[in-house]
Amino acid sequence: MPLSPSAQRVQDALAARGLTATVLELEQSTHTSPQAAAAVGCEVGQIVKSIVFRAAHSDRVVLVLTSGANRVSERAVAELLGEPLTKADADFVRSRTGFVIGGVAPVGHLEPPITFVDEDLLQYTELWAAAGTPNALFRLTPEELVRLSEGRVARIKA
Ligand code: 5CA
Repeated sequence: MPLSPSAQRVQDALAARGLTATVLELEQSTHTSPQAAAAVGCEVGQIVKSIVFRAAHSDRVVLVLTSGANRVSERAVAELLGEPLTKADADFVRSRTGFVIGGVAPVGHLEPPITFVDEDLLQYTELWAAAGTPNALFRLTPEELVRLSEGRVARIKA
């Protein structure tokens, strides 16, 4: 089966960055972290959640890559950013990242976001991240995630 266009965009972005990771498009939904963990048989903490915010003054897209086990502290992210955040609604996420909620990937965005990586993700040997659709995932290491996303590793959990 060919990948859907959004999943293919992620696969192409991975390849362009020299990653051999393969995007898997599954039958079942991987919309939420527990669903994704169940689908691939890993701990929920190994799922990379992609939380999108909007920088209130600069209007930049802020991408927070956090462990599926954690909740993001909006305040911690705003402090790191040096700017207040507003919530991103579904339309903002889709129009600015090119992905629907539940499928936002760490790479392949329409524009380069400002990215933060939850330090808790670094404790695992492998992670799974969304790959463009709510039923597509790929496996990677924490080191690959940091390199790929060009994110700043920080303590961002609530
Ligand atoms: N595919 C799974 C596992 S990788 C996934 O993408 N999970 S996720 O957690 O990264 O994406 C769902 C996230 O989207 C939620 O944690 C939540 O922060 C956000 N979200 C869900 N509904 C909305 C909404 N209506 N508006 C803005 N953000 C939302």
